[in-house]
Amino acid sequence: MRFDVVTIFPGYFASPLSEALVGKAVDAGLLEIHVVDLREFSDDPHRKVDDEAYGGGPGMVLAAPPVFGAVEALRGEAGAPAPHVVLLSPEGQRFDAEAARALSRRARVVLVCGRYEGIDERTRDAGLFDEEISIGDVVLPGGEAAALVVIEAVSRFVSGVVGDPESVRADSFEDGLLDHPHYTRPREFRGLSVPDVLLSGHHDRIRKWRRERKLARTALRRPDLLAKADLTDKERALLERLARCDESS
Ligand code: JBZ
Repeated sequence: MRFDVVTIFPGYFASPLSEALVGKAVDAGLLEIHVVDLREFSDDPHRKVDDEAYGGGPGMVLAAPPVFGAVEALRGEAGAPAPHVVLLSPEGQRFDAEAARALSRRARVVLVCGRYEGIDERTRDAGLFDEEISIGDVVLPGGEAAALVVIEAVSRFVSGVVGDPESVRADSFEDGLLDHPHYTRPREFRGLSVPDVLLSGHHDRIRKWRRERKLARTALRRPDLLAKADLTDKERALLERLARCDESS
């Protein structure tokens, strides 16, 4: 899979894309990531890509011409797959595991990082972007950190990037639930012990305990996830009773 990242801060991406899981996948040839300097598409002698907002107000606006130039150059690249072009912006659709999986099925994704107060609306009016994504309701100074979030989340779904496919399957959100608690050595630490069941060697009991902990944790911390979660009828009924504190059943 290929990513092209369009940014005014190309240097920002050097270490995140060369370290850890993504770095290894790039080295292995499973991912190809190109970082494109938006300023290369400025026709200004000072490589300016922003300007004041028509109508006034604070902050600068990312100008249309360099963004059109960059996206059209990437779309026109010969011998490369046609890209799916994504704008990272606070006005985008909320990014989640499902959106990450959908993007992982694309051969090539262009990530355009917004900056300044916003981007000239005519980039959207012209249909320059196939999709607009926000990583969440936090205020960022630009789309660069969001682009890294997208690359890391999508890459996990690219075949071969995570060594053990079972790990991708078992991770949080695969079933729409939070993960169960984890423990490792030492067995005793500052008077804190590991739940006995995990040391019992009874794999059925361990599976059952982990499933219960997933359900309880999700119900307590993220009840909003339960509506879309992958639950059995029995589990759903149990959580309904608990939510109603119905001690008669
Ligand atoms: C994002 C103007 O550029 C921005 C500003 C905020 C922002 C992004 C781009 S992408 N927030 C998000 O993913 O929430």
